[in-house]
Amino acid sequence: MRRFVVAALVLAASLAAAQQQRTPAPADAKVYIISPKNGATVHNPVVVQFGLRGMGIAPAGVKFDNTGHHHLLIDTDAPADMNAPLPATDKIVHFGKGQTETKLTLTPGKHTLQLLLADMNHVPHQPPVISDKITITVE
Ligand SMILES: [Cu+2]
Repeated sequence: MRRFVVAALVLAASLAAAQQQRTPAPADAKVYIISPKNGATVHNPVVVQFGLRGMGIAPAGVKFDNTGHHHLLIDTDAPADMNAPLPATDKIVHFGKGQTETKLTLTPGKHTLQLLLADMNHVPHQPPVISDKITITVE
C-alpha cells in the first residue's frame, strides 16, 4: 500500500512537472494583426484578420510541432503568468478551431487588440508568440 502511495505521488509530481513544460516556439515565429491597422477608425462589425509567420495553425487539443491557435486580447494585457492555460473570458477570446479571422461588435470609442498564440492546451509558447498591441477607434 505504501509503495502504491509513493508511486502515485511520483506520478502526480511528474504530471505537474509536465504541465510546467511550455511548448517551444521557433525564435523567428511572429503573430500580427493584418487588419485593422493600428490607429484605424472602423465601424461595426469590425473584421479582425490574424497573421502568423514561422509557425502553423492547429486546432486546440491537437498536438503538432510548431503550431498553435490564436487568442484575441480585447482591451486587456496578456496575463502575467504565461505558464497557465489562458482563461476564456469576454476579453480573451479563443479560436480553438483554428480560425484566422473574426468579426467583433465593439462599443464606440477606443479599443485595444492584441494576438497571443497558445499551444494545444491553451498555454502560451516559450518564448511567447504575441503581436504588437494595436489601438482602434470604433465609430
Ligand atoms: Cu485557446
